[in-house]
Amino acid sequence: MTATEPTKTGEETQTDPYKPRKEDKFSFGLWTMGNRGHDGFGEATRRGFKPAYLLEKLAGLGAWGVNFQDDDLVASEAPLAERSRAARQFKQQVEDNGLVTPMGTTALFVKPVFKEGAFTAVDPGVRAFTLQKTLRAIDFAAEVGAPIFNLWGAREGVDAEGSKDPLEALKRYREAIGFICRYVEDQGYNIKFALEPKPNEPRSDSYLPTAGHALAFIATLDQPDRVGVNLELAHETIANLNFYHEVAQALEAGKLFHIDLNDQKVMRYDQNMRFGSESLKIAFFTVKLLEEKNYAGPRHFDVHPYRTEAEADVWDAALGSMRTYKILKEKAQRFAADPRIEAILGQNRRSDLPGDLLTARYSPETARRLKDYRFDPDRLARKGYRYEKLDQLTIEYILGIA
Ligand code: DIG
Ligand code: MN
Repeated sequence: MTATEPTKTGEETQTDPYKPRKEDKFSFGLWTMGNRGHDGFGEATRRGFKPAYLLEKLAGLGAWGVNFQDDDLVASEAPLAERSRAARQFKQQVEDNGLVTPMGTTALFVKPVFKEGAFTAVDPGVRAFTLQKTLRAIDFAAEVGAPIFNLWGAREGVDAEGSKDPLEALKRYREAIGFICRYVEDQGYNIKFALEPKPNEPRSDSYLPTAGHALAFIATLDQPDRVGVNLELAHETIANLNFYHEVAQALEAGKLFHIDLNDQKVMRYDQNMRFGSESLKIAFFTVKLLEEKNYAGPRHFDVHPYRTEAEADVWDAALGSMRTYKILKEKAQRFAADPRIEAILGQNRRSDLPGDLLTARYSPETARRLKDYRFDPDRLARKGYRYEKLDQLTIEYILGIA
């Protein structure tokens, strides 16, 4: 990555309530604002930046953390001493900019060797090479001090259905994750793994395509406690799922180890758009959920500036993502305190039935009472829930007039 001229971002006043601050825990991968604008049909439109420049600019915008792919800092096949030197240099640069490194990862999808898969490749030699690359990247993450190691299984999947036995592939995936979990345990590293689901692209169909698949898979691992998920808004949207509900299920399972916030138009390829630029309602409820459920993890923006942007302007995608998060957070706080909202929700939760029937806690007595009680389902059905009013208030909050 090559440095470019310093750029002036939007001048925010000190009184700006939406100015990003360290306590917001906003993070960016080097690959986000460093994205060079290439796509499957066109060359790069930007030169990219040196890591040191990215760190300086992101810190200046108010970011809290910066994530790395080891490939962006040193070659996987470089000698150990060189890899270790690169890790120490990156760690120092991060500290010099007052940042932290919440997450690290390695690219198991760029080099041609991964064209048929990585952990699930049919060639055992490719699987062994994948383990080597991953173990080296884990060592790198430990040296940098990144507590989360992200695994996006970009090439773990198929184009030709007949190419591999899907049960065998999942077994290989499980063996590989078990192997790296044992390695981290033996090394005494303070590292947990986050599996990042995505339904397709670059393979026609990916293993572990959504949050639910990943959560079910984690439950079958030898060390399930060491593995969680990194959910991405664009990825769950590509699967035609509502990101807010995907995040809720992972949170409820205690498995939301990391989150990739961005945005995405439905029924399209992975767009990694600026957070809040498309689906404001999902963004609003996701921010509300993360804040109200006290999610303590990084707010990572896995965002690629539009290909059209000049190098001096890519920072608008970072600043815009962070500002939108803070604007929605403030709206969510007012929404939660709005008596008109609570009047609707509180009314809907109330019931005049006998209290001992309303418990979900089993007892033989409750079971007997429930079986014998004469309910009036028609009367229950007559309740009106006033969700049109509730949702209109939601829209007016998002529109900025509530
Ligand atoms: C793509 O959504 C993936 C890679 O950019 C990276 O491995 C991961 C971390 O956010 N997201
Ligand atoms: Mn991602």
